[in-house]
Amino acid sequence: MAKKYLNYINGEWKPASSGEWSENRNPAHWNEVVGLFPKSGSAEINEAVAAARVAFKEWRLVPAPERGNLMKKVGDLMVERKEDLARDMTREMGKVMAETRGDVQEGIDTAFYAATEGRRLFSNTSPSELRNKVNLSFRMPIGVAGLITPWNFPMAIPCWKSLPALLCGNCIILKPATDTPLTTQHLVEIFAEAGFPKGVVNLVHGGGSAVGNALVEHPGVDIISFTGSSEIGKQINAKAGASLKRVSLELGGKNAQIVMDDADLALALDGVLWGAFGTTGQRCTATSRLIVHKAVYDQFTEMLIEAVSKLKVGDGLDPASNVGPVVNQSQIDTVKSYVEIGKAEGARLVVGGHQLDKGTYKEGFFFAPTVFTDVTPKMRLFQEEIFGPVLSVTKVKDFDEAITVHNDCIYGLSSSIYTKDVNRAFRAARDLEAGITYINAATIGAECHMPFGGVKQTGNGHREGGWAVYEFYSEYKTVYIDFAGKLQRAQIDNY
Ligand code: UN1
Repeated sequence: MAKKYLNYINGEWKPASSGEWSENRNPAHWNEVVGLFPKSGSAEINEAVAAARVAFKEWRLVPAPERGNLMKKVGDLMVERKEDLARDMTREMGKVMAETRGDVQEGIDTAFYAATEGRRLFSNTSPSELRNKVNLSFRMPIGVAGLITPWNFPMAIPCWKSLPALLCGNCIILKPATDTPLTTQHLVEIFAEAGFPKGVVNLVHGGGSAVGNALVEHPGVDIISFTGSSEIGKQINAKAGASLKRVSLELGGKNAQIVMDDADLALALDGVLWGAFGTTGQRCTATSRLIVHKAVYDQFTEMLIEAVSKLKVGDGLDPASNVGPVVNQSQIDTVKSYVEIGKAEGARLVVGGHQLDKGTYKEGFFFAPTVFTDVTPKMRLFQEEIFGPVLSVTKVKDFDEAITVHNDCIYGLSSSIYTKDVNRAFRAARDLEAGITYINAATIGAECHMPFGGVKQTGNGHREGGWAVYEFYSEYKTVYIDFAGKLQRAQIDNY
């Protein structure tokens, strides 16, 4: 019998009142049950919100540098357990160990950044228009944050959301993806060990419709941060907007790498292999479109096909694997359906395009890294997010067309251009409609201390990461101090 894990509410580990459990399985060996997790619902959310509201009264008064000291402990514990955390993450979501180590490292980096932010959390002072008066502003905590996280970065993304929220003085309720509850469980065990006061950190396992909805609709929750699909993001925004919650959304992407005629092709090839097939293409930042200048199109696609057919697909725990499994059956179905759509639209399938189901592949959800060429901007293959190991290649005649074609898309998270021409590089940085642009690097590889997020339908304008996320998790209090000892009327007495 697999181990049963528990919710964490008000400093106590407890099962859900439903008495039901859901299985967390290994996508590389589907018959391996990694753990059983409570199927919670609104009862657990009500309890967690009540606990968080009480805890907030005290937590908001803890000095930010002291809160930062707890973040430092969280980071230190993650460093000690990095290898075990990475292994469990590979077991529950499949990506190769080099990448799950990277995912944990991104959490560690975020913790250490948060620790130091406790001694900054800068706000502004500004001169008053009146004499003998000063104007100050402070960053205040907001209240209770509901954090709804995806399965593709089970440590980094919960850390991106929870650590800045806590550092700013909010209490949190984490709802991890049902495909990857174990990594977040480990993170919350670390929070508990680091010594956060009870009720400050809460963890409620369960599905989006039961637990996620209850969080989004609860009047005691002030903030919602969600990473996932644009479709669900829109529903969350509408529901949370009804009670004027502050909402941060990181949604779909259809990121492109552009390869110009003057690019270092070997470098561009390394970039696209990493960008398109790292994490089996299951990143918000994954390279899903490749836009290539006609002068190098034939040569580059040939190099690409050869390299992609050599990628080794397998269990992420096997150091020989380059590409792990797809996370579950429903993602495999989506990937397969896009392969059919691509063929029907007239794109040319040049490598992959099928599920791998012989030998040990039978035990999990493996899909051959797939490339379509002759893809045009009108095709669904070019426009829609797939979230799997499928790359579309499009030919363009020049730089201007590359930019136009890139921007012909409802999403705008990450982008990349390979060129040696500094003028083109800076024009691309200005004109590519995306929250992130890489010059001579892949579309993936964001660092935790820089703003992360996208434009257009990738989000609602907020950013995770860096100093920008601290804006989201705090609000300003403006304070005027008048030491004139007599009534001074702004806008009147001084004019
Ligand atoms: C995501 O794709 O959901 O830049 C996050 C990257 C990682 C974070 C990705 N550092 O690809």
